[in-house]
Amino acid sequence: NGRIDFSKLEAKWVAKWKQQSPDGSLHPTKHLDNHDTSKKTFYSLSMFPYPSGVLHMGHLRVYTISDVVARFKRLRGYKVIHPMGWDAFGLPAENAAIERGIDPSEWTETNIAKMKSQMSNFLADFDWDREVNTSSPEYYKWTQKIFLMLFEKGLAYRQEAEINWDPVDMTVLANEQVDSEGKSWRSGAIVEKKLLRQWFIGITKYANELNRDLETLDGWPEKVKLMQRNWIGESHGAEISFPIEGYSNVEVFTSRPDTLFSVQFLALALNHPIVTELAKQDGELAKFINGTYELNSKAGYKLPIKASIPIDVNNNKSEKYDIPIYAAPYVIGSYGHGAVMGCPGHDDRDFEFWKLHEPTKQAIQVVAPTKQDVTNPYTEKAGTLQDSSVLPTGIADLGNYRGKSVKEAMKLIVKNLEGHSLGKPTTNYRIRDWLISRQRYWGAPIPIIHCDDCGPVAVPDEQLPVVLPPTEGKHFGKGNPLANIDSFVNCECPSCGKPSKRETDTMDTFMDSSWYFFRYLDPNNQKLPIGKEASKDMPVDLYIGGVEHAILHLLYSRFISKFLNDYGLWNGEQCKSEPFSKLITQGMVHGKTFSDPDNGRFLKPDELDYSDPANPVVKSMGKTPLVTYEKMSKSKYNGADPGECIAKYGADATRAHMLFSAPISDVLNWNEEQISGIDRWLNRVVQLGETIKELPVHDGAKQGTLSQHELELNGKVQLAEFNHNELTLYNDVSGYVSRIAKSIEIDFSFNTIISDMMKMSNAIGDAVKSDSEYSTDLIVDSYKKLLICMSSVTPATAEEGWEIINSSNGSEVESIFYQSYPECQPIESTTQQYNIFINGKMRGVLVSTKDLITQPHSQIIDEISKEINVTEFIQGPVKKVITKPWMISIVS
Ligand code: ANZ
Ligand code: ZN
Repeated sequence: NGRIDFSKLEAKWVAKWKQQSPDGSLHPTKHLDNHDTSKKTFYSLSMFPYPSGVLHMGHLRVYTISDVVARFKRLRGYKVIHPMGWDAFGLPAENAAIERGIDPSEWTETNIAKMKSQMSNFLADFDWDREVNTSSPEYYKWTQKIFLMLFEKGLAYRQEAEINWDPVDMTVLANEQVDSEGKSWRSGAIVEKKLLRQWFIGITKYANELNRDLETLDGWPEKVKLMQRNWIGESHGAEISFPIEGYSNVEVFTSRPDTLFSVQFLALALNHPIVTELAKQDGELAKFINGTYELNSKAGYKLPIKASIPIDVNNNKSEKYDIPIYAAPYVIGSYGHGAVMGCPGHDDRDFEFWKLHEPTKQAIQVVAPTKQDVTNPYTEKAGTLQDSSVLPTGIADLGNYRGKSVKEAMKLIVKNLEGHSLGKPTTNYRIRDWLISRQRYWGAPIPIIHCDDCGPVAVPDEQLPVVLPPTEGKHFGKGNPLANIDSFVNCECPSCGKPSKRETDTMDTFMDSSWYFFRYLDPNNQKLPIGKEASKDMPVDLYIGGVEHAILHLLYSRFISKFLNDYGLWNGEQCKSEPFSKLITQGMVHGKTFSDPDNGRFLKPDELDYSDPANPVVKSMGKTPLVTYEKMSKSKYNGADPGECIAKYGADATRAHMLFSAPISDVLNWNEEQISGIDRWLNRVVQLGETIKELPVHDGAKQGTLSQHELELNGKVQLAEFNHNELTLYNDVSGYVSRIAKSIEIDFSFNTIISDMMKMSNAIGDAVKSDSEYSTDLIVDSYKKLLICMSSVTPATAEEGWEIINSSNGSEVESIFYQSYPECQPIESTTQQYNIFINGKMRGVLVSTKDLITQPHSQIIDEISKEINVTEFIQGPVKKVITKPWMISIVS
């Protein structure tokens, strides 16, 4: 019998499954779940793709995992939610459509159709009845509604902001989309700074919760939590108020109030109100403000005003106005109060600044470990406060503060400032509000109408969605595309009826993806983004996706989930309104890359001679190429196509190979040659079924010491009488069954489940070879367990084996997916195998009860004599019998 054609075998099962399920899904029993309210739900979610039209290996990796977990949980008796959808808005679709002269929606639909069929080719069992497409009006209606909920609560607002402007794509770019050289990630154009009125979402209002609740996310990788924490950037410190001669006080945020007495200057951001004020009368300053500065510039403009350190060392209000004030681009306008108390003695940036502007005045150190070193800032947040010889403010000594530790001094100084209402403890966050305005066509229109009298007004619910006008393949011209369409722009104010203008910005696509996992649960709700009842299936139990989304997507999703909880759309009390209980970030898939050993040039496939597939040589020089694994890319000719692989080896083998090749978080080096090992294994498993089917019904070799166990075997509860080998097989199989479950449900260790399944089939195969020793019931039972274990990973192969083993006279066999995952514990063995030594030589093995070694020696020897001719090896009387749980040694 030749090798199995898995493509054919899979096609057979796909047809059968579809025929058995009323919704035409790839899972014959799934439709039954949804009606069983007694079942607990399990929500297995993988990050939805951008519909580019091609599924790549990275997709295959994520979806294989979510599918294996989903199928497994279904076997475990859960009602499983395993949806799929499309993150379909965004620039690539818009550009592709313009190039082709079609509407982006058309391009998107075509791509979705392609990718959907690729997904079913690898047997991914998605809930297509939950499908969402973020670019469809049915979906973005609710994205718009959520925007309006935020607007209602003051969490969506418009503000002038300096933005990164891509002059080629004519759009705003996020900071992450500008590379280190200041160029656009997409167009490569030099990015310009521009002031524009933009819509923001007030995520900073949730900064505290977003930071605090990271603590509850036990199921998240530490690395991701750390990235989120750094992004939010919680910083504890104080707000200190510096009196200015002739002006109102300047507030600064500092994380080091203990360094107050080392302050030598104040620095204000270029957009600080005082700076703006002074620039009105000072042309030089106005020019300075409008200059361009590189990132680390320490430029400064000395202002004609002075500040005073708010209190002196005796805690009196101070009125010594001798601290110079600068306007300086290194101060960030949007952080803290846009003002810094400059401590050159303790802060590197302040030190650099001071060196440039006041080279003769030394840096001042107040905090020091032991001795002061005024040539370098002492930046550690440790040490004690000490007098400085050169205090600028004329303070000769630190008075009450001398000798205090940093920690004490911070508390004291803030307390004393508080007494004069000149300061207080505060917490700052580095995270900025979320800029969602995009001057592009292919996104959800922001549902706002601008009225001269009423200002920005929400589009009323009954007018939602604000639909994108079809492009009919036309280019809408330069600038913001929607702004060029009069019929879109001109409208009436919903509140006063006056002719008004519609907002023409569309939303950042991160807005679309910040709530899609809610919509999956209630995709047809006509009244709300999600209904209360349906929302009970939140949170997501398992979320799988790329680490590239570790910061923004996850943070925005967490924020919107918390907001929707506060708005009353769902109740997240049980989970702190955190949407994702468990998070897995999968590693990249790298491709096998060949290069010229002499110059490192990447080689095209046709430059290689594959006569010996395991050792290809470079055609032109007959040499062995350099083989490495690299990120897949066209320029490296190392892309592997999931479709081709599936066509060649079948989906089952591709899925199993994908899981087997690397632990989930690691980079996976895709080496297709190794798939043949999986292919051979799957062939063996099916053949094993055929062999077992032909075994004569046999009760096993009931010899030696037997043990009796009441258990379910091959579907029947029976009193099994096991010989030692049978017990070992039963226990091995039970061990694998529970190990595989633990690997999937607890450790998320998918590579080891494949090796466990292989070992399990080897154990059964070995038993079959010595069939007379094992009862047929036990072998059939073991084989069925193997198939159920495999059914989550290799559904078609498992189903085929199941049909073989269960069919009799061509009768229809119920699908394996009606089975439950086996519940079986290893049973404590009462027997033991002993190696028997007589006068130092091993003479054979004995299987007997475990308590044999506690018996009198004469009885032990009697027992051994049943198996081994003891008298033949013994000379004279027995002197000694040594027993261990694994051996018995007789010395005569
Ligand atoms: C005095 C000082 C002394 C500071 C010292 C640091 C060390 P984190 O910890 O990241 O929150 N700062 C405050 N507002 C700023 C702004 N708008 N632009 C640039 N820098 C600003 O940083 C807080 C520190 O950053 C603050 O504490 C302040 O400098 C500076 F030995 O105040 B510090
Ligand atoms: Zn109006």
